[in-house]
Amino acid sequence: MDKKVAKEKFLGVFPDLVQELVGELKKHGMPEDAIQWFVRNLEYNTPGGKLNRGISVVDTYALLKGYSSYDDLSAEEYKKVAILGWCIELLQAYFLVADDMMDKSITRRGQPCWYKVDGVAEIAINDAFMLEAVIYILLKNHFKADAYYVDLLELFHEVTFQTELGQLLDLITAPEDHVDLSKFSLAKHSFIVIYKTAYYSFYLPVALAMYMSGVSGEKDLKQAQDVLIPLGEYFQIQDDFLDCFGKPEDIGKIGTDILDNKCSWVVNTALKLATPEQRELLDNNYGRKDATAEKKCKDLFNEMGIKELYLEYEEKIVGELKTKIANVDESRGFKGSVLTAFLNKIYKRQK
Ligand code: DMA
Ligand code: MG
Ligand code: MG
Ligand code: MG
Repeated sequence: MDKKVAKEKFLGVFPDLVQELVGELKKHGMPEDAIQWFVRNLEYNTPGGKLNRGISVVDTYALLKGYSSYDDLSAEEYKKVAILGWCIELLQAYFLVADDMMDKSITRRGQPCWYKVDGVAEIAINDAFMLEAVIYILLKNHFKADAYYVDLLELFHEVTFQTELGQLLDLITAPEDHVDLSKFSLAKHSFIVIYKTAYYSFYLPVALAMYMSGVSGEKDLKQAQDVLIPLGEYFQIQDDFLDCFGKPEDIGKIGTDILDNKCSWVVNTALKLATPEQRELLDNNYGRKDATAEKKCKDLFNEMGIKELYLEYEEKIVGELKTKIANVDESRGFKGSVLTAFLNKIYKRQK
């Protein structure tokens, strides 16, 4: 399936979901201006990204069912699996609205962060809660009668909690008023990114598709997880790299990791190799709310060849992931091609 066609078809489901959810607010007798606010929240924050996570649910489901194209799915089946995809996109929207407030970010997906929009500000907190809450309305409306309904609920709850654990550690490792680079390490980084990103971005889409397709034995869920967690770690390392070295016009956001004192892959890699002079420069300039200090850190990262180290890391991890995928046991219906599809989507990404 052509990527653009897949995205358009997936986007085609979204207006129906907005209408369905508007119906829920109407049942509660919410006034028209509140309904309009809610619709704007949904539309501003949910469909504007790459939609990789959501579309992956559909693609994984089709692969596991042995379908060669979307045409093999009935209209009803497509909509149902796409709703699972949109539930991840809602979860992502919820996390991002909050993340941008906590990270004091300016732009997201090429537009101002939601809390930065005129008249929104702290209302964004409640808007984030609502983006999460409607996941469970959609799941109830469309999956209540399925044997795996409880599995879906537990999975969403578990993965949400894991993400929040990761966000907690990400935030307390990066206090605003106290830079202490000795608290950072690549091992801590690995923990943070697996929890804040890998579970919900990589394991969740595949596990959802596995439940819906019935290929969801414990052994197979574990096989999926054993590849998708390191894959998700690689994805967040790309995010950290692009925060520093990517172009805002490509990534749709302005990097804030240096200013925010973040325990990112970039600074951890630099800390591992820094001479005492380089370490002193970082101690004095990393995590300061100051563009000149930020520039000094970036110049040092360039001088230290972090870009080259990143490319080396990328080739190494991709080789390891390919070996893991080649060893997947397909005897119970799970397929390594599901995992290869994810790897191909992110390899050498610039955005
Ligand atoms: C992303 O962390 C994690 C979540 C749960 C949103 P981040 O702050 O590095 O993301 P971004 O760079 O997109 O703000
Ligand atoms: Mg952020
Ligand atoms: Mg963050
Ligand atoms: Mg980032």
